[in-house]
Amino acid sequence: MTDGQTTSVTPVTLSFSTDYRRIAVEEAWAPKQLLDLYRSELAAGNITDPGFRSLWGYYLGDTERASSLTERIVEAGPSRIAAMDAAGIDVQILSLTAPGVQVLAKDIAKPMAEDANDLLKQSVDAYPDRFSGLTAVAPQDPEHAAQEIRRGHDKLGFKGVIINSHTHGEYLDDKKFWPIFEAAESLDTPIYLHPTTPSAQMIQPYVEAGLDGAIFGFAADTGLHLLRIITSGVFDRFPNLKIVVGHLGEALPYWLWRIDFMHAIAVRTQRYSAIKPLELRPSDYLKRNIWYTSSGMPWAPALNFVRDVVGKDRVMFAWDYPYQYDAQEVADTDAIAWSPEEKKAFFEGTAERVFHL
Ligand code: 1DF
Ligand code: MN
Repeated sequence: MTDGQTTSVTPVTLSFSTDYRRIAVEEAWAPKQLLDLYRSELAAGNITDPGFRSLWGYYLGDTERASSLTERIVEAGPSRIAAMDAAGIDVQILSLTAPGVQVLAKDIAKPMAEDANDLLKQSVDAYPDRFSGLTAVAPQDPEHAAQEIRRGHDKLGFKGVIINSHTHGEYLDDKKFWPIFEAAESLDTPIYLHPTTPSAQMIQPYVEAGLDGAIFGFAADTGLHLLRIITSGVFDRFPNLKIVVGHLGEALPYWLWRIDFMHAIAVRTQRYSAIKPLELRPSDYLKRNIWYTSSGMPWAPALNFVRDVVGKDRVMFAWDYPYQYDAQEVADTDAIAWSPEEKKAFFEGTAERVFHL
């Protein structure tokens, strides 16, 4: 199954069954060109976004974690496949790492998105049974993004779209972005709403405490983003739109009952002009339009809670390579006491269905 002989990865002892493929659906990749652009734009002072400066100021630095991360993230070939083999991962769905091109100025973001997609296709074509890809877009130009979604789907064979949360502090519930939803819905291709650092408007109390990253700030921004998409009525306009969200739903499943309760009060009292009646309860959209992945959360209590609340057929496996790269996590997740059918759905079947693999 592998041609990854060049590994320096120590395999963990795998004792789990293999009557299903393990498909990991939130796996980060970036072309070296993008990291070079990040570096030069940071040095030139052209990117002032404080979250970006915190995140990539760190990962482009010369610490050991940073250099091993950048070395792994640009590679989509033998070394990555060796890491997958060592952990028992059959397929990675690769996506442009956060914040992708969304932090760049519009005119450089658009060609960079296209180039990244063309480069990703080369890796997927080289290892078609090990890699799939998602289409990166520049929401800075919503019509261009919609067109790139169609190109990614029709010409490049990609299985969905990656959007790394806000774009220059703007969120997709703004109607100017809805051509993106229209394209994704009409192609029946899912949008993976992946985290990035909180927008400039809200990052200060996070970053001063060192909490702007994956520890909490990512989820705060992305959970808010998803909730805005729901309450703005996007799913009444696009009832067949599919959104995939990582980290077991960026906390929204835990809030689900209270969100319904408070949303109903806000609708009834007309307290906010932004909160209008919806066709369904917020929780209904969370159970109809949203799918959930286990990225960063190889933890049985949370996995079982979310599966209970949103439905077992909506939760699928992700590994978050190379950020949270731990081969043992896969074995631990595979050891949770679910039936063979449930495990097959979690690791393979749900991803096949949602991403049309
Ligand atoms: C980190 C984590 C960075 C995740 C990521 O992309 C990321 C991190 C920049 O730990 O800095 O995708 N994650 O999904 O948990
Ligand atoms: Mn991630």
